[in-house]
Amino acid sequence: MANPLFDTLFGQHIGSDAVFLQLPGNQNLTYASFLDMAARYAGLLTDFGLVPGDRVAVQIEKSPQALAVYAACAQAGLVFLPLNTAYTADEVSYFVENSGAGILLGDDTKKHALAPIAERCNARLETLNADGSGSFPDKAAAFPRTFDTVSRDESDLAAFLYTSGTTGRSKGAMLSQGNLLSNARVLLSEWRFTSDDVLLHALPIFHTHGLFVATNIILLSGGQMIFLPKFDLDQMIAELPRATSLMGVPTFYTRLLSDARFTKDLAQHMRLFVSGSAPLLAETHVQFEDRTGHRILERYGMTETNMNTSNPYDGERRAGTVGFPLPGVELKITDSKTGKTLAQGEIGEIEVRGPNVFQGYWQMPEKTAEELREDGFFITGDLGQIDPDGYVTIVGRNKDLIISGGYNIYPKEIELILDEQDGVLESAVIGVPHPDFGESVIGILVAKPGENLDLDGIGENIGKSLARFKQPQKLVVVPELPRNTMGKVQKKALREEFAAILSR
Ligand code: MLC
Ligand code: AMP
Repeated sequence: MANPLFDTLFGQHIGSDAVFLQLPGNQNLTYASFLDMAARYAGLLTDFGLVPGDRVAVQIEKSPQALAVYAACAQAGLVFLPLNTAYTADEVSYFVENSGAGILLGDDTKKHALAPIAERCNARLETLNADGSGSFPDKAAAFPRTFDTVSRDESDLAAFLYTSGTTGRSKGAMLSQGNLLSNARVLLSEWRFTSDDVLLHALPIFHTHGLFVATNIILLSGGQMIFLPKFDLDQMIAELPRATSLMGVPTFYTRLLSDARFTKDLAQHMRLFVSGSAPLLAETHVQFEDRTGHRILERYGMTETNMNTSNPYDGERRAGTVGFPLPGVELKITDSKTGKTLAQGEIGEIEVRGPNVFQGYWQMPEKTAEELREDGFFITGDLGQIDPDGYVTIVGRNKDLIISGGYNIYPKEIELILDEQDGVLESAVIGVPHPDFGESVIGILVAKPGENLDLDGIGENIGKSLARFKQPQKLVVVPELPRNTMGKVQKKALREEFAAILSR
């Protein structure tokens, strides 16, 4: 095959009048129209001088056009690099520079902030707005509706997704065509997607969940998506009766359950609810079944690995577990210190190997070597256990990570910024329970001797460089941080001490 990713996901639909996207306002977009748009974009990107393997960085709102940029990259052999729309210019700057992207696509409202970044990094800047307007689509209109698909193979890179690290520096996870395709194929079959499916899509499309898990499965199946710009409870309630399936983070499910309009009748047409990206409380699972008669199917994945495990479609979906390793994925529980496989039932580090596992971190061979073993096993940083029936449970994390509403937040990144603030001696950032987001960020500060900290000023200042969702919901000052005999900050003790801080 000339270009496995494009041909398999997109190429099979060229010229098809079947509906691909249902958009708010009763507008439908067919596969043919979507792919015409993608071909024009591929023509333009190539005309800009981008060649196979070049990175295309995008920080654009969710729209059919934004998704067409992904398709265009696949068709032109370019590497798609989507960025969270909440990132500040400081954050975007790092990604553009680190990836060496040849082009940065942004929203017109952010053009002013992005222009100096593009200039400094020698990247071209074009705009694409939420409503589909912008310099990029304007220029693309002059290009033909067909494009000669660039030849690629499964080992070629298809996307970079940046994931923050425990050192505070983001790493570009390199995903190949084969990584994406193998996972899409397995999930399609495991979750029984067909062209009759209508997926209610309310996730962002700059992360694995909304971009690859949800979108690639629908493309492969030839089904449709009700494509919402974001999660909006009223819109979800209005659209659910027309959908067959939903994929969401746990916050989606707790929010739906909080609304009395969400009833068994409303979910009558649905065949599948999938949850992932963060732990789903067993209690939510039970409440959901009581309310709708449906058992949520929980699965477990990562940016670096796509999806690793899933509860079964047929058979028991066990609350509090993430199910079994997917076909083709090997999963073992190891001793964090020795790397040796532990006996069944013991708690240890989850390691995975398979065609889903990424190719390494862009230009960071040492980081890659720390997490990706030579034998192909990836050390996830999650702690797990396998029960006698083979169900995997995630019991904790061996990495200092907070997951808020499905977004990963690495404390180190925030601590580095807090430590630089006026009067701050040191800081510790922890996650505490939050009723809506699961976990929320709290910053704990120690002042330099004799200093009085201006917490409002610090909060405002860090907001200039940190995306809103990463900013601590509360800053507190303590005389000193608890440490163990090795001098390491005891975050567990801090989490216990401040567990109820948000309700105080
Ligand atoms: C928004 N806000 C958040 C937040 N999302 N704060 C903390 N955590 C979050 N996740 C803040 C905004 O900055 C804003 O702050 C306020 O909340 C309201 O913003 P909003 O845009 O109206 O929020 P809302 O639409 O309610 O978003 C919540 C959400 C969204 C949960 C629907 O965050 C979401 O769609 N999350 C999904 C993330 C995801 O796709 N993860 C997958 C990663 S892939 P203020 O103060 O300005 O009001 C992965 C691998 C795998 O993990 O296994 O899937
Ligand atoms: P990311 O790096 O954004 O891809 O996030 C991956 C991390 O999300 C994993 O390493 C887990 O810690 C977490 N995660 C994903 N799915 C689940 C799940 N079903 N239950 C618990 N944690 C999950």
